[in-house]
Amino acid sequence: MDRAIVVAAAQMGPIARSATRKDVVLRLLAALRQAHARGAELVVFPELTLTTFFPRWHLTDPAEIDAFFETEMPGPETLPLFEEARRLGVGFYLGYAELAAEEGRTRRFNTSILVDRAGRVVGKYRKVHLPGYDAPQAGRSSQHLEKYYFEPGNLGFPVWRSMGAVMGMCICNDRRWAETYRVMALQGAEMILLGYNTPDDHTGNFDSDSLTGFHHQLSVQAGAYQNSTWVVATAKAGNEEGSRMIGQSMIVAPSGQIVAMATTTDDEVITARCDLDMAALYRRTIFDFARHREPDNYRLIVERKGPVAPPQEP
Ligand code: CDT
Repeated sequence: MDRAIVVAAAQMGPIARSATRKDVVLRLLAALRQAHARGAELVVFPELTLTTFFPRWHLTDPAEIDAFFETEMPGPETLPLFEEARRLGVGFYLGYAELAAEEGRTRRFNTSILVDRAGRVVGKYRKVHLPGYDAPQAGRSSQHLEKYYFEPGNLGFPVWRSMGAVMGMCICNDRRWAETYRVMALQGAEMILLGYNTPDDHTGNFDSDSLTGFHHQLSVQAGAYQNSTWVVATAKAGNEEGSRMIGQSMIVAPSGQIVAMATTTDDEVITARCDLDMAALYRRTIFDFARHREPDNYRLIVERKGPVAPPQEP
């Protein structure tokens, strides 16, 4: 039996602060139709797809902040995307800012959902690794305030059996952390869906910022290879409100090879036919976890948060 799935990464060019949900959804619909015309059965949209990447600003007006968040999914403005996806029989991943009423209080998460080909939400993930700060940093023209706007995800890294594959999700900065992929691989993930917004000035140091594209590719390729999984990574790209977002959306095989990559920093759909049995090949051989992993030697990974080096030499 053929276990292949044609996936698309639907990269989005810049989304202006003034763009309405309706404007954005029209662009998503165009990408969805293009992906479907090219045979895609699953489309991955970026992190915080529906708005500009607002954590670059320190906003204090609660009404202004709330306007970037969704209180329901689908809501009236996003419903057309769900309806068209169901009509075309295409599943999708969508990242958005989620405002939830939970445990008797308002909570804010950086969230993604997995929607199957019948338009049903089959999975929800809330970003675990929030980069940046919880307060504005002096001397920076552009902030990164995800810790101010969101709390860390409280759902772990679940996986779902959907559309013929075992799928997991993560969001942007999560892709730089080895634990993200490993937790999903230990649940049999064959394909990891990932949306991101990565500006090319995020470290504030020219030497490391000039390597932003390289570090993106390095992280995703290593994650895919070391965990025998496909990764579909989709960017928000281009000059968004003065912030240069790198793009480089890509589809990476369990071999670590890039099989498709965006060549622009605008709205662009890339596709690839992903053989899920390729994940099984690596999982049966070099990365046969059950045979080769030695978890007793890895305890520090869950017991310790930051590094503790040995005392100074006498
Ligand atoms: N959105 C997001 O997580 N972006 C980060 C870059 C900024 S770190 C201050 C990333 O890891 O790509």
